[in-house]
Amino acid sequence: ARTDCYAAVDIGASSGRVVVGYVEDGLIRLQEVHRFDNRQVRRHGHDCWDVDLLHTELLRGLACCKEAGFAPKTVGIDTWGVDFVLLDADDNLVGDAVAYRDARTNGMYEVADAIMAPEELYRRVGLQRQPFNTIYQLLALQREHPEQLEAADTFLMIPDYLNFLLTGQKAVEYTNASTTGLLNAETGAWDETVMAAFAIPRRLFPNVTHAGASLGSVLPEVAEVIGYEPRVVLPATHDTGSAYLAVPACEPPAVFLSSGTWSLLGVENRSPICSEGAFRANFTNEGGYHFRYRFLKNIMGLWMIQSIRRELNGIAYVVDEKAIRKGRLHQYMRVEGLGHEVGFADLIKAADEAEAAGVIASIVNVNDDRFLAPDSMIEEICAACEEAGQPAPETLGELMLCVYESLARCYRDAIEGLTALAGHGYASINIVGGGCRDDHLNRRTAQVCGLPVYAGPVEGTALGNLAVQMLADGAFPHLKAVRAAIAESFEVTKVEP
Ligand code: ADP
Ligand code: LRH
Repeated sequence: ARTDCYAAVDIGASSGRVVVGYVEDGLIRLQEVHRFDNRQVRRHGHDCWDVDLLHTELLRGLACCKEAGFAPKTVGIDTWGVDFVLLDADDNLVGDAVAYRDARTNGMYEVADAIMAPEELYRRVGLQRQPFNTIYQLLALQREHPEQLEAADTFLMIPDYLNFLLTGQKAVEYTNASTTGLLNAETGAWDETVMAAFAIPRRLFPNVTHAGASLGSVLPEVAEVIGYEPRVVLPATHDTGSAYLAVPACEPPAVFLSSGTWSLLGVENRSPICSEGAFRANFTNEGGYHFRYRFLKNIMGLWMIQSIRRELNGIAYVVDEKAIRKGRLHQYMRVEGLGHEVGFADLIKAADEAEAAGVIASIVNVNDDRFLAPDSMIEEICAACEEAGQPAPETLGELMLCVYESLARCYRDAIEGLTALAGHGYASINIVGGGCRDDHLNRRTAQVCGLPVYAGPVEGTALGNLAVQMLADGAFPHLKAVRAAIAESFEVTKVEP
């Protein structure tokens, strides 16, 4: 098996993949060896991640590397942010890995604001206010299950927990820790003032470890299952942190857009901006690789499109024996003539056709919390249109046009916000992630924002993950070199406005 290679395990909210990367003639090559659908399950009254499934798929994916002829030197794991598990003193899970879209954080803004003004919290941690930030999840847990916090010994985020299962080492990696709302934006260390104010026990939190660090070799029982013995290296374990590393930054100054379940639109800075202006515009400062900051806005993103697709196919996004939250085919939505499972291409085609027919899109505020976890995304969009005095979409094409146009306008507004805060304009939008395969969205984004769009690489997150492993191994001398290799190795499509 080939050993001069690295494996990226990149798990998003919608799907996970294992991608092997290696360098050949100065160019970076990728091979996807495993992919799986991620899912949530209903447990003890909450929507939870199935961490056993993630563990199984992780091992399966690493074994697939070997089956495909690779025995990677190192492995790095990244996942979505904010979510965590608690372990007791015997390293057993305490409670469930509740998923960020779960309703447990309802009402937590009020609880938190009575303790510390949101402006003050922002000044310290620099995090965009969103109901699912870890800090609000912990406040919800304090109220519902204080006994779990008491029984707990260690807080680990999802990638940290998977790393622990591979190596037995407990480390909390910095980029993902920066999505908790508990890390001081300036110092990059746990903010003990915030923790004390919110009565979140400091003792649960291992000191932060930085991307590039090695956690050592996988445990012997893991090596036996996967057929080789890689070391585990920390990439930017927050998927968005890895994705931003892989943005080729064509035509600067460029706006970065990591496009997947979420649309993460922003720029990379060398210091955090925790000003009142940034607070009011609700931009986040997430910690990046090697003292960089991602100054960005979370936009509801392709979650809306994923949800519509699932719903049309009658698939629930939370698996539950009692079949709660089962997607319903909207009564007056017509998807006749397809005769097969609805794919993303069908949704794009419906939007293209509606556009060609001159349909005027109704507009919704995609960032309204009502779209975070609605029982039916289609019904929620229709209701939002009606409440705003606009026609509710009656065909799939009208529905898709509404989503696309609303998303593109939200991108435009976010770019305006960035421009106002930075005091200068931007020359292009660089999109990475699964969403950059959506031609309709790329075209509309370019039109609505009036900027050229550069789409690619699709596997930006896995690439950014691999980039840090390659740097840790000395395959590239510095970040600039690996970024240049990424820009040279992958085709990027330009879409004119
Ligand atoms: P995550 O990592 O958050 O799970 P991805 O980066 O895999 O998400 O992006 C998933 C999204 O990409 C889907 O919701 C879909 O909108 C879009 N997408 C994926 N494949 C295609 C495709 N072939 N055509 C158009 N859109 C696609
Ligand atoms: C994207 C992402 C985003 C977080 C959200 C929870 O996958 O990591 O950056 O805010 O998931």
